[in-house]
Amino acid sequence: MPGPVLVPILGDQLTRDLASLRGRTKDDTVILMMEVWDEATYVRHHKQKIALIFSAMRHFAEELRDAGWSVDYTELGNPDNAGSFTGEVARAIERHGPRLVSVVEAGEWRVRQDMEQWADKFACEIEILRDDRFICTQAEFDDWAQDRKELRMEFFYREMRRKTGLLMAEDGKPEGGAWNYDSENRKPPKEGLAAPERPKFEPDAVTQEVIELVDARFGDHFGSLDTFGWPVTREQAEEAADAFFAERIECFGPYQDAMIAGEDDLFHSMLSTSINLGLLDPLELCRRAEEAYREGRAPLNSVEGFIRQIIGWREYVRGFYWHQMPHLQEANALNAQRGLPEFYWTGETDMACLADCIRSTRDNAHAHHIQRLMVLGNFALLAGVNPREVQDWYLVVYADAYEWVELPNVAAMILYADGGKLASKPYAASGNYINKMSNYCAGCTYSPSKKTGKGACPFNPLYWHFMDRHRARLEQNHRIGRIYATWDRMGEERQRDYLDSAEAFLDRLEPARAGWARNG
Ligand code: FAD
Ligand code: DLZ
Ligand code: SF4
Repeated sequence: MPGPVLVPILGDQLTRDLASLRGRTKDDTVILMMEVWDEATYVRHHKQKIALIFSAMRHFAEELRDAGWSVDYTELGNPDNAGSFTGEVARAIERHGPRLVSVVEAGEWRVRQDMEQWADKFACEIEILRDDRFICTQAEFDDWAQDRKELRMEFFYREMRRKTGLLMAEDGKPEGGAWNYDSENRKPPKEGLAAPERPKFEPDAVTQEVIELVDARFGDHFGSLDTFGWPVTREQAEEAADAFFAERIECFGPYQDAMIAGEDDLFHSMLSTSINLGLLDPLELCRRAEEAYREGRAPLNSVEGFIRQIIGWREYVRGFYWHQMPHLQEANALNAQRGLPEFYWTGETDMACLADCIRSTRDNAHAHHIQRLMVLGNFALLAGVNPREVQDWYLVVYADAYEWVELPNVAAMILYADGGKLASKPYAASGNYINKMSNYCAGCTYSPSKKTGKGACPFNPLYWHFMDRHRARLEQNHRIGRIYATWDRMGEERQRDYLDSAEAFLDRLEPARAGWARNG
């Protein structure tokens, strides 16, 4: 009797329509799901991130069993647990004697490298399938990127619009006449702006058990477990999506870049954790957004902005990751060597914007895009923090963080460590930008209008310090180069003031102690 087909499903592949399950019969298939130490500890993930993934995995296994599938599930506490995907697949091969192991390619380089060894290690046939939950295949991306000196999301996005037909008018032109409505999407937060609360999901018995496990085994990792409210099932994720489309999408666009102290979600969808786990289908979400526009329930600028984040940025960074790996991990075009400041972990800083973003990160394992980019990322860029340390921090602290999406955003988008392959210029900004787009500065000990010396917003001298030390590279950049005329007009004394202020500030920064991000 030939053995069954063994289908390993990884923690971010929680999709019923996964390529490896398609066309399988239930009496001939064993699904393998594995909680393993290697994954739980390759960085010291935020406690909520581990709890979310384990709870979602356990719920998904239950859902599959209820639907009649045979699921072999190894819990972390199992004394025979081999600790790694490869070790657990080996044990499962012994148990089930499969004729074929059919698996969907891993999202991360690290895991895919291991997976590619399986054919040599194991005596049965191994099939690694393409992850078709993404809209753009890697071959398509590589084809598109080939021979381009610069890769730009905007052009890639247009291809994805054409490919999916999303927001396309009948004449092949973009809906409304423009591809991008970002100019309508930069509203600062007005007084009293507040968003409807998003649904939070009370931990059920399964989640509660996982929270206790995480507390016991990973209690010294960064972050709080008290506020856990993430969707852990497809049903809950759909409820979260329903609430977004009913209550928040209308204002999503205009206030996409706004920040308000203590308002952690604003009008963002808060769906990235569910999309990345596989609980929600990104294309289906885009179709729902389009429907909201066509039925007059949401404006074009909001809907186009949402769709661009998903079929534009999300697909683009994924294609870029595989296009640039493995060297993207080591990229450091600006030769940034400073250690990550300790306050990224403790939140203890008198810079109100950073303190609030780090608090939200600790409490929710989430911060919204502009906080990640223009506050936390901008500071790391201007201060010249080493990309490896910044990468580790982002990978640890966000519940939606997997290397394929985290690394391009960190190394290339915020740190310009790839030398400008992904983005046309560094996202460097002074305190003025944060003051315009948030209410943080009103509650800060520093003043954004003070440029140097005591009480000056540190982003101001840091901005000019950054521009000055990278002049040779950035002066040639057509999007940012003109700023040097302003710098030159300041004269030597003013310039010295800026540089001295920045250096005094940088000298006071306390580097993080070892052990926050990685064990040993
Ligand atoms: P919304 O604002 O509602 O956006 C809708 C969706 O668009 C998101 O759910 C997400 O799927 C997608 N999206 C938006 N921007 C991006 C982007 N730049 N890259 C990829 N997808 C995007 N997103 C992650 O999913 N995982 C990460 O590890 C991650 N790390 C980031 C690190 C940095 C430095 C920056 C600047 C951004 C990062 N992002 C990451 C992108 C973005 O910040 C999050 O996807 C977003 O904040 C999630 O919240 P949301 O679901 O409310 O997003
Ligand atoms: C992030 C993560 C964690 C913390 N733990 C597990 C796990 O125990 N089992 C599992 O299947 N997946 C886990 N994940 C998600 C994986 O890291 C993710 O599926 C791969 O790295 C993607 O390549
Ligand atoms: Fe942040 Fe500067 Fe504003 Fe303080 S003054 S909140 S440090 S931007």
